[in-house]
Amino acid sequence: MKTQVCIIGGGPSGLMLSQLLHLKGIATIVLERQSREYVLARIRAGVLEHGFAALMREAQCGERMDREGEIHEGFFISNHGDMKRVDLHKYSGGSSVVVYGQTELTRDLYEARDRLQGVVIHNAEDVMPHDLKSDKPYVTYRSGDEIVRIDCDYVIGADGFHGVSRKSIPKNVLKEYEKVYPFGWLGVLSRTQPVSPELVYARHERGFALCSLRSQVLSRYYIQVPLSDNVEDWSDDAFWAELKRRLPTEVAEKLITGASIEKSIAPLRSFVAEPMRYGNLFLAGDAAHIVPPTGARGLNSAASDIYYLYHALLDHYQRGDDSGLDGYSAKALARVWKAQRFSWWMTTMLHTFPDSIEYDRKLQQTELDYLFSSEAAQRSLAENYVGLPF
Ligand code: FAS
Ligand code: PHB
Repeated sequence: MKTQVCIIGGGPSGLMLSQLLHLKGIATIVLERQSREYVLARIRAGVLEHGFAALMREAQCGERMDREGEIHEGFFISNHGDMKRVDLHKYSGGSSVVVYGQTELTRDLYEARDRLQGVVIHNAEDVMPHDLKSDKPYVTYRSGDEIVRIDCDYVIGADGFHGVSRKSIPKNVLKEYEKVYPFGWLGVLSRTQPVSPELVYARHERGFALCSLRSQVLSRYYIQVPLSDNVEDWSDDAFWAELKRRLPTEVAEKLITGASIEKSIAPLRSFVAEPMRYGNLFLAGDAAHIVPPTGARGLNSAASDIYYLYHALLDHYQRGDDSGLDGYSAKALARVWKAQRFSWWMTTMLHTFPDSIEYDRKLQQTELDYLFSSEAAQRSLAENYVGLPF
């Protein structure tokens, strides 16, 4: 098989790039290790920056997002029950975010690939990139007993944190930066009306909590839990009771509980791999970077990688200009690290750290006092949350 751009990973990063390039006549093949059903069963991000939403529209996948997604112009921060609103619209100069689940946007991307007869190969096993430093790289994968070879011009590593692409970069070339947080998030999805029309990020001495949503009939809630916890340790009743303890009384009283239709614990880490290019391999999304979800930057950081790669590949194929490809890693990392900073700041400010000292907790309180006493601080938060420019 031969194509122009071989994309490893059929998550949002790989599908978005494949769709955007296809619309410009650039041939791609996406290799996905799992089935489509498996990919669509994962419950992940919920908040889209306006830049991500714009990319969905450019990829001709934004119609359902614009119909079913919710525009949010602010969110709340509760600090031991004292709740204040962050006015994103006012402090970002009129911008907002779209609340629309990653599961749904991934479904929209798959359906768009189907409409264009895009090539997405599922259950591709033992995917392996080869000859990345040559001008004739190729990728192999196993289908049953058969080894299939795909010759291409470029390989895109959009295969997430546990993928094969980053590991294909020699250890003496790759530099990894990692910070592991001493807690995780226990998340619950329930077919209940959301407790609040806008998200509520709650700081509490018992631990962080977040009230989010997917629609007016589908709620998403999280509580910070110790890394030693297992999801089996948490009954639905225990989850709801703990969530209520961490929310302001006026919110907890309104909480509509129900059976969890998904319940899982995600560890929190900050991670960046540099460089994001090795020969004709380009890393994008979680393959190259991970953030704690507190700042809702995970999926949104993937968006700017895809935006940069899309334009760089267009410039290459349409104008023979490789400056975008040559500058990709530095440009993508510049924005990735700003998302890392914001995610670290939100996480550090709002979570309860088991080994914190009194001075740390006073600083957390001061961060919140300063935030709500300074328009400059709220402008800084807002510009990061709605999305820094690509
Ligand atoms: P993905 O991991 O989504 O996709 C990579 C794809 O590559 C997967 O489908 C995988 O099956 C495939 N793959 C892996 N190895 C392969 C191989 N060797 N060969 C072929 N295919 C391979 N972000 C937020 O903004 N908010 C959140 O609340 C949030 N919650 C999260 C919870 C969890 C448990 C996780 C893991 C992530 C969460 N994220 C969240 C971040 C998440 O949304 C990612 O940023 C987003 O999925 C990134 O998309 P991709 O880069 O496409 O990577
Ligand atoms: C979610 O709805 O899953 C979500 C929203 C905002 C975050 C993290 C997760 O910061």
